[in-house]
Amino acid sequence: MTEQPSGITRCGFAAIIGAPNAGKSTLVNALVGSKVTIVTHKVQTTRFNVRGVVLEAQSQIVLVDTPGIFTPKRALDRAMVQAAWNGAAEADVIVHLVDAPAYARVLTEQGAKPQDKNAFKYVERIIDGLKKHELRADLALNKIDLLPKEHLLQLAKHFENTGCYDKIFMVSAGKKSGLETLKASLAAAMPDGPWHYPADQIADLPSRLLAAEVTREKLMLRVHEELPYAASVETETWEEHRNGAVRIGQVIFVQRESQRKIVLGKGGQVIKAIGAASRQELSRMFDRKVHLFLHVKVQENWSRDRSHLALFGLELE
Ligand SMILES: Nc1nc2c(ncn2[C@@H]2O[C@H](COP(=O)(O)OP(=O)(O)OP(=O)(O)O)[C@@H](O)[C@H]2O)c(=O)[nH]1
Ligand SMILES: [Mg+2]
Repeated sequence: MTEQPSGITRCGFAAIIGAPNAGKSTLVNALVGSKVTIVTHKVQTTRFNVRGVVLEAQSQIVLVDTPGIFTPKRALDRAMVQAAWNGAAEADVIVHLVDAPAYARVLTEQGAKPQDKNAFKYVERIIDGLKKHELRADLALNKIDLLPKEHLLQLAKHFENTGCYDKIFMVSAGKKSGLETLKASLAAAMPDGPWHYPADQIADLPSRLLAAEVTREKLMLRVHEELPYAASVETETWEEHRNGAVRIGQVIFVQRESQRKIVLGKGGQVIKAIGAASRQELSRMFDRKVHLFLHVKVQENWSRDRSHLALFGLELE
């Protein structure tokens, strides 16, 4: 089916906002039913707004996965947080996703870790931001697979009292539970109008950008401890071969020579492993043979380079 259905259709944007690591990208992938945005266990994985498309009855819901909202320090951080708020301001519905177990650990003073305290602080910031910009939102308490049952109602009550939320959902994006109710509610909230995308389209990230993101995911998973947020990936070349294969050339930008050595690893082992993992996933995603060539460049200023960030739709102040 590539046509839109007859009769009244609905279409709109639903922005998923939240603190870093709340599970926003996991939720978007779970609702779409396919991987359209990258996920890691690290904070600040998503750097720009990524769309995923969901069909439900007569509605087309364009989900907008946004970067986490935190206290920005660097220019790139500020651009990321700004992108998230822009996504929220432009959306028909805002879903504020919260890492419920982390929040509950702070609220109940039971075994909160330092990262929980950060997440808690960022959630408070988001509530302040919603109030300041006079934005209404739905709340989705995520990771309830890890939340003690007795905390669920207490949390819901706590967020209800903020007065910012129209509805409260309880979900586990990771375990794919509670998603049907959320999806149905979003579908019903979309404004009347024609669908933006053909019925068979689930994402709109250009292939080059998606391919760069997949490599960045593998890079983060592999060398994040040594190289926090110092790297970026750009697809430089994309050649289609007659036999259906594609040859992709990508550059991994780092800020120092020492970081280049980390990404390469002894005898090139690390970059080889990153390349193998990325190539495997890209072959699956694009359903074709992929030849992937990675090289590492030191470019101290990549995170302040306007043209590099513009590739992702990020703007420096
Ligand atoms: N147990 C559990 N883990 C989850 C759930 N949803 C997401 N996660 C995990 O939480 C971590 C962060 O997930 P992401 O989807 O990357 O989070 P994000 O909010 O997009 O993070 P940023 O892009 O960094 O802002 C990953 O390790 C996920 O597997 C859930 O429902 N239950
Ligand atoms: Mg994300």
